[in-house]
Amino acid sequence: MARLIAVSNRVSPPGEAGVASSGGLAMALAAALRESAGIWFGWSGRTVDAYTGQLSIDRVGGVTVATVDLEEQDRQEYYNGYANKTLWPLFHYRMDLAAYERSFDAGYVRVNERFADALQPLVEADDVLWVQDYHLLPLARELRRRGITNKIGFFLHIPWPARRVFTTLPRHADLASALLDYDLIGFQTADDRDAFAGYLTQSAQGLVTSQGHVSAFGKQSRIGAFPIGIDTTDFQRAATSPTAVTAFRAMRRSMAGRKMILGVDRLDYSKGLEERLLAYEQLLSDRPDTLEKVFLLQIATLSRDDVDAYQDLRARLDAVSGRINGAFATVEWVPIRYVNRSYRRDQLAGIYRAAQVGLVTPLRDGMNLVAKEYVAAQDPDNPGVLVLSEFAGAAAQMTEALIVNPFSREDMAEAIRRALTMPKSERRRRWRSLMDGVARDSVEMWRDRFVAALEAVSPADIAIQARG
Ligand code: ADQ
Repeated sequence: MARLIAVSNRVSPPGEAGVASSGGLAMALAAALRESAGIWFGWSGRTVDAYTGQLSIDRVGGVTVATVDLEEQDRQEYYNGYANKTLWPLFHYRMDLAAYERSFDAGYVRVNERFADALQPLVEADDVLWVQDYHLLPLARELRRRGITNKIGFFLHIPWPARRVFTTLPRHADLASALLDYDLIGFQTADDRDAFAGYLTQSAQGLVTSQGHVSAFGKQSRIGAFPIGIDTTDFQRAATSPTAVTAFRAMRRSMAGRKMILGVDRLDYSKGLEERLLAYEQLLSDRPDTLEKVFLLQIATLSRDDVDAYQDLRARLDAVSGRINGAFATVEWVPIRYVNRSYRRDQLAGIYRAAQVGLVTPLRDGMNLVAKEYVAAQDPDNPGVLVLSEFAGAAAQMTEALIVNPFSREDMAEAIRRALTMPKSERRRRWRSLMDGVARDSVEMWRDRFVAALEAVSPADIAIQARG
């Protein structure tokens, strides 16, 4: 296997302590790199007064990492700006929140150029490069301009939007064209892949074959669906570790015989948190028998707190959870426990295991690893029930969950009620099928499938097949 260079905006391989706070992408990438003796390149997360391009090389958690510092202007225009105020909302179908500013555009291109300049000296002849996510859509173009001819793959962790949504982006063709400088473009689901293919054929006079060969903008590439998974064995082990058992017992004690409905998310408008609270309120109103018998624990870790839309959401969630608690609470019972802190992975696994219902109801989500973690953490003899949004990428694989439309309060309230009352035999049957999928489609499988597909790409092959 060729040496792998992974590239992502932030480089945060979980060290021993860091495991606890790592997000989906960090966990997945670290697992992918651990065995490959590769390098992980990206932004250090630090800013300096004037950009130098100086590389820092370290070893963290068994992975060699190479990072560069950026300027404060880069953070504002590239990271908070184009990535998180333009692309993130747009790709999650929130055109109302997407900001288009020229300075964001310029900052995004500038940082991708800086990344290419800093990365270039690290690249050796046979290396295979694997670039992650929406911060770096044009990185291959910049590397090609600098003479890099290595195989370069790209994986998009978030959804690819429908054509009519994507085309609201000013200069969308330039961005899509830059993607075709990758040899392989990976998406979470067949839907995302097909949305990109639809854009190429309907808006860019491109050609797409049933084998995933694409040609457009005078270039050829390959597309595919590579659903990401979790480090399943490791997570199952975490769920029965002493820390998890302690967290599980403490949780069960505090539940005092009540059933727990659990949500665990970054505090992000794509996760459908407000809609979830309102659906839970609907359940309490429609089903008085649930009063004092259940509660919702919503863990919502603060995220991108310097972007206005996130501050607005946080204020709304504070208000809605406070209002529902005010309306329904008794001296002995609080219907919503709303928590903004983050937990160690093993603690989280214990909390997942204590919950009778896992509520994963994003309005849009590339995959959603919480759904998979919840399943992996369950007790096989007495598992909880996963309630999953049809708009999470995970829904395409996790068909034995109770699939809901997160835009319908009635639908969600009904699914929660069904989950709370589901007989054990049905819970076990559904869980078994979900668990088989989570075990099979692990993060190792994701890495192996992507890297194998990337290594199998041959430029001549692409050119011939795209014409056919
Ligand atoms: P995210 O949007 O971050 O990831 P997700 O897939 O749910 O979403 O991953 C979240 C991760 O953070 C999980 O591993 C979870 O355990 C952890 N986490 C969340 N809240 C936590 C808390 N309070 N304490 C500790 N840990 C917490 C993006 C895309 C997703 C895609 C992933 C991976 O938006 O759609 O699934 O990348 O590709």
